[in-house]
Amino acid sequence: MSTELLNEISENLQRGKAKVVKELVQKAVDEGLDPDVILREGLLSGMDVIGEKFKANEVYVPEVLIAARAMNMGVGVLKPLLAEAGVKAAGKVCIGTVQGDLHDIGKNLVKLMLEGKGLEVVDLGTDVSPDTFVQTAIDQNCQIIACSALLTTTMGVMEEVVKKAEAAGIRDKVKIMVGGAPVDDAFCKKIGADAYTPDAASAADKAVEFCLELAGKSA
Ligand code: B1M
Repeated sequence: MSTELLNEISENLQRGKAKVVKELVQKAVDEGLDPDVILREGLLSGMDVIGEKFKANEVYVPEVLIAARAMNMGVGVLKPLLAEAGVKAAGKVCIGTVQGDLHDIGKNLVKLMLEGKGLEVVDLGTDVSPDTFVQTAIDQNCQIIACSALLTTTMGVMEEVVKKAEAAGIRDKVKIMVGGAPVDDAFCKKIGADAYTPDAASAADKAVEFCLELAGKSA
């Protein structure tokens, strides 16, 4: 029964039926399904199918955009449940999708999870330059810069963020976290960032760990 409902969510997301997706996600919540399962096996699995079809030129940008809108409607229902506060950790993170990159669904999920952990988040949006990441961290006293990239052509911007942070003299005070589909641990190490995490939940856990570590250093 729950598998059927999750498939229905996935299929309607692929068709871009935002209103239906919203209703089905609400139904799944009402039936007691785990919000994380609804996210992964309903919404994200639908988005994966769209991604594969996009790659194979079976669907085009407009279809992907309406699927993304349906995804956002579904996430909207889950938001209060996914963001249920865990351990409160004082800390501030500036987050954005790197310059040249307009994908923001994953970045928004990471933001949601960070807020759920009690961290303050400065959302810089998409197409964020290395200067903006670094200047915001300085101006707003952020302990963490979190960069998301979905394109192999934009992930290199993350290295510029690391270099700018070094040049600005804040590298020992700020942790730089990276993520997004083309990013991995080897890339993170290569560019000298502090942590790669594969998903939003593990990004939030790592951010809390860093904030506690930095608070210990300054105490
Ligand atoms: Co684009 N797109 N897209 N796209 N798009 C991909 C990424 C692609 C893989 C599709 C494909 O070919 N299969 C491909 C990239 C290929 C590559 O570089 N290797 C691609 C391309 C090529 C493009 C364009 C160039 C297409 C074109 O115009 N010819 C263009 C680029 C525009 C630009 O950015 N300059 C483009 C445009 C678009 C849309 C605008 C139509 C739309 C974006 C809408 C939006 O975001 N508001 C779109 C979408 C939706 C996708 C796919 C289908 C889905 C991405 C997504 O939202 N996934 C995508 C294919 C795919 O990934 N299957 C594709 C769901 C999201 C929750 O996952 O963002 O990976 P993700 O986030 C995950 C993790 O990665 C992680 O947490 C999340 C899960 O918990 N994570 C982090 C993310 N950031 C993190 C940061 C962290 C830690 C974890 O720490 C800081």
